[in-house]
Amino acid sequence: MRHILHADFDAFYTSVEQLDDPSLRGKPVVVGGSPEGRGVVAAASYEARRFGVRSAMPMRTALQRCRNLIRVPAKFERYNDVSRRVMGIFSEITPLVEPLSLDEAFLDVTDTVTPKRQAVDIARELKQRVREELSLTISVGVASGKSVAKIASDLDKPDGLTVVPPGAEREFLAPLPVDRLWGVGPKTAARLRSYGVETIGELASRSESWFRDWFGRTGPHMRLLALGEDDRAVVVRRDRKSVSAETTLPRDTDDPEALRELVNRLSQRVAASLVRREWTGRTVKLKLRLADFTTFTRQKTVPERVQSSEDVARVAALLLAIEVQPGRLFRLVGVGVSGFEEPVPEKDVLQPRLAGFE
Ligand code: DCP
Ligand code: MG
Ligand code: MG
Repeated sequence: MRHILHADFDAFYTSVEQLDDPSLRGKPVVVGGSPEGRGVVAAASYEARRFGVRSAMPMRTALQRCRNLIRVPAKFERYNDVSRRVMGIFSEITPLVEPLSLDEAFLDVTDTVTPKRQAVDIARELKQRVREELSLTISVGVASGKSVAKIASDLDKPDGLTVVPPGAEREFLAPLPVDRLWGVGPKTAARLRSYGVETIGELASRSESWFRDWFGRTGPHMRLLALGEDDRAVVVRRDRKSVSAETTLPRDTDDPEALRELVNRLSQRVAASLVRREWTGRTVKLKLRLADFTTFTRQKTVPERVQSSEDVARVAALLLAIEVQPGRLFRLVGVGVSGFEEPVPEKDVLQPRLAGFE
């Protein structure tokens, strides 16, 4: 029997903005690109959501729905910083933390639970610590597996706490719409609805062969998820798979010189990190975010291993040159290196010795 928590910030980007600027509190706020630049909403405060404003909506639509909407540009470095701090709090509760994105993570607290400190007590503690130390709220789901915990954390937002007792998973899921399930997107949900399957309960009552026909190879897995069974482990990604650096430009630009210059600077940061670790990589990755927040990456694997800033910058600049066009405005650039042939990272060398002292 496992105890899994899923924790997720409420209206993450906008909550951070409201924390940093008290004049934004209690107001409909969005973080995202400008309506003129065909920007989209990245995050919407709960006040804005009352007007029907949602993530991924065009900014122009959002402003039509809410005339008093306040738009704030994103401060990704700040969100990264808050994210690192919350993951730090999680890791003090249990080392078994699996971040899913900047604002959410799974925690396996099975070994932390005692008769006097149940999973729900740990969840309350977590919420309280985040409120006291970061002045922000998270919503938490508590269940025996990841899938149900994630669905539960979303049900009582903001500042929610939803506990699904062991054995009650199927009953808990039954009335919920099918698109709450992991792996069921809006398209699949619409298709399922047209076959009369609206709720997870209706889905769960279908036969094994029906699931195979519908979902193919993932059929058996989807069936278990619909039944509330999910024994996937919380995976701690300890070893780093890449080294990267990124920066948001002070102003969006299409200037090839300025972009090239930034790529050089980022390559120096990445190379410094590689040299320090004595790592060499085979793959150089360029991350780009356009003025409208569209984000994509381009990567190239090279025959000769790279470590110096010149080598990293040379490959990154090749990737950049293909994407730069007059009028195509960039707001963020990132450079990363992966495909390491590592001398074993220091952390891993130390790990067994530390464990021996425990
Ligand atoms: N985000 C984004 N684009 C999206 C969805 C999200 O840029 N289409 C960013 C902004 C969000 C953050 O990721 O603040 C976290 O995403 P969540 O889905 O957890 O949404 P929120 O935290 O904003 O709201 P909620 O209270 O529903 O979790
Ligand atoms: Mg969130
Ligand atoms: Mg989230």
